[in-house]
Amino acid sequence: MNILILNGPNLNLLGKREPDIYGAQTLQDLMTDCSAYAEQLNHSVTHFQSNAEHEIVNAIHDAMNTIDFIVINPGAFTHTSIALRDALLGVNIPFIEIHISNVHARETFRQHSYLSDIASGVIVGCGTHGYKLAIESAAQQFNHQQKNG
Ligand code: CA2
Repeated sequence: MNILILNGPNLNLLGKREPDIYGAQTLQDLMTDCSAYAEQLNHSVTHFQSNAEHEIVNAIHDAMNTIDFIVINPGAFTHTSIALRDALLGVNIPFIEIHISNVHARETFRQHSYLSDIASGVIVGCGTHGYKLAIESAAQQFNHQQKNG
């Protein structure tokens, strides 16, 4: 299965600022680890990060026909973007929403997501390890779908 990991605005700063909230690992190192983990499960990962909403929308559109599962940390677009919701609904690719921090223990504006109700899973507050949990769950959901239709 081909998994696309999408990271939204400011996640390029991972490992460089606010390590107490977002951890010490850089995005590049995290994505390298994710690729290695997916390979262990016989799946493959491509990834894309952007600070621009329309670039993430385009990446979702480009995933049509080639990507089986999306893992997305939409960053702050989680709480604002009907465009991302519409793109994910439009391509009809199953996706898992992931947040490094526990958004429910933070400001109230972080407690609403435009994506959670249409996601096949949501992982919150498990640190950067959450990306591996998301890959594991994507693999499990994909295998179940293949077996049971
Ligand atoms: O917890 C998460 O993963 C978030 O999606 C991160 C977003 C935030 O707006 C969401 O509410 C929750 C912010 C990403 C900022 O990433 C940084 C990483 C390192 C240093 C500074 C920012």
